[in-house]
Amino acid sequence: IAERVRFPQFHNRIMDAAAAAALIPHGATVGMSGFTGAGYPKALPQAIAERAQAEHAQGRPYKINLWTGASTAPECDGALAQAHAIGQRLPFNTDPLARQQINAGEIDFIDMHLSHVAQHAWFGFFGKMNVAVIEVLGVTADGLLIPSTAIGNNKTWLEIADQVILEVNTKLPGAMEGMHDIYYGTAIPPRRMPISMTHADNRIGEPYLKVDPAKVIAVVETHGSDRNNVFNAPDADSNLIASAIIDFLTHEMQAGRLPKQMLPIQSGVGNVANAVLAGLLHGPFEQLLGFTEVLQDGMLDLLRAGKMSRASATAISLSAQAFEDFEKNLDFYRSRIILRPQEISNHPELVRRLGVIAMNSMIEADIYGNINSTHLMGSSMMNGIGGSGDFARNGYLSFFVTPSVAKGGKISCIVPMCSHVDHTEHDTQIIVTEQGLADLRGLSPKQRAKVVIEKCAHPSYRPMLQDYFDRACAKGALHTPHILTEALSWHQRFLDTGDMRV
Ligand code: 0RQ
Repeated sequence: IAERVRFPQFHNRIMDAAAAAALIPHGATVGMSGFTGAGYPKALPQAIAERAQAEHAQGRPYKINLWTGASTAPECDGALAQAHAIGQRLPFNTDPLARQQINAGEIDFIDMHLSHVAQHAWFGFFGKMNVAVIEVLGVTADGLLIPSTAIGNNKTWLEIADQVILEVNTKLPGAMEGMHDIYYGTAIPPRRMPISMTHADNRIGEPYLKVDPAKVIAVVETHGSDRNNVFNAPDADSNLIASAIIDFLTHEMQAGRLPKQMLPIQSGVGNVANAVLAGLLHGPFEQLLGFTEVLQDGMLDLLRAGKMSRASATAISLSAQAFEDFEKNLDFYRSRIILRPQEISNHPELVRRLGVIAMNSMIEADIYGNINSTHLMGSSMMNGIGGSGDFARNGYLSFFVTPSVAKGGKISCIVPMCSHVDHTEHDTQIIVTEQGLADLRGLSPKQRAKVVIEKCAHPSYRPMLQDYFDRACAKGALHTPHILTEALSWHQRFLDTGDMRV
């Protein structure tokens, strides 16, 4: 660890994780690093979990409020949830046990746009942050921090926390030094300046995170890999969705509605997103740019093949195999990948200016184009809105994608009315399922319903949707026809019978 921590002032603060966890009291608000399974602390959360279990065994309460960049991993959210050590959680979670506790009312979960998190914390909307626990790859001789595989909200946590614990990961490659771009120009209104980025590959900041050395109370070593993200080979449905999007983009370019030099791409996480990226590998577009929050395997493939020239993200979230390639070819990737704070990677000002093409997955869409990205059957939290809203509302083009049915056909992902709305009809431009693509731009609600039912619904649900829409329209001249007593009856039927079909 001394090799990685080249700042002598920190040497007497090196301790083990249990000793560092002892410095975090019950009720503390803790800002941790971590974004989609990358760059999260690996030792401290487990040590905090052990401490919580010991306190609980003594009949004493112990919980922390946990703020991160986005999702973490079993060693972080998972271990803390297992120990019933999370009180409040924001802004995104994919851990199954933490999800259970969120839905059981044990964890107070705050589901937010990822671009909002840093500024709302700065504005003081959530109260004080006591401790930041940040994974870094090392400390320079001047006390600057070499960021890890994700930046997330680390810059902000280091600034607003009263105390800081650094986890120095000696396994992840120290040679990533220089890949990061930390922008220190954000300020609180009314003194904000424009962010001077005009291309997705502009570097506008510094390669290091800064910390006030006086705030660092502990330095802990870890030696572990990030979460291994497993991607399935694209299935038939994902391939159909991917090729519909690529055909559409080609057509838009031919029609002159997209510039000849393709606009920067944002892609959500998961298998469909990865399939779209795989499709781009063989598509007609060259010199692509990525402006996204998570860089997953598909984007690494595009970089390696020379199809994409540079990619900007806040985290690299790879499979073990892709990480091996990344590590082996770091010199190649260092000049092609830029890792930024999530308030910059997801910034509405930049997404709008750069003309980003946004592609995000969803849970369900309704016939009018409202989108549910977060809730199952109206009430249970899945993961959170993540960055989908930052990109969907501000992108040049915005796609929402999903297979047309879930749970072996028992659920239609196209419904009369969404059981929860994250992205309104005003933010949605294009909906794609394996059945087809609905281009909703410039259409009124009734025109949209016709296209969504025709192009996106599964054949086993299309007549039911058409029947609902026809009967709603028959009630008279209305702008957005609904039958309110029936609008959510499909969800209720699924809850009652396990199937949305009659
Ligand atoms: O559940 O695995 O138990 O069968 O939901 O569905 O189709 O595997 O899709 O993994 O891509 O996730 C929207 C959740 C999609 C994700 C969502 C069930 C389905 C399955 C998962 P099972 P799939 P994905 C960038 C942008 C919000 C954040 C975001 C997400 C499970 O993409 O969290 O976009 N997005 N961030 O069976 C009930 C339905 C369902 C359904 C699917 N209509 N009703 N269950 N499922 N449709 C990243 C970040 O921001 C960090």
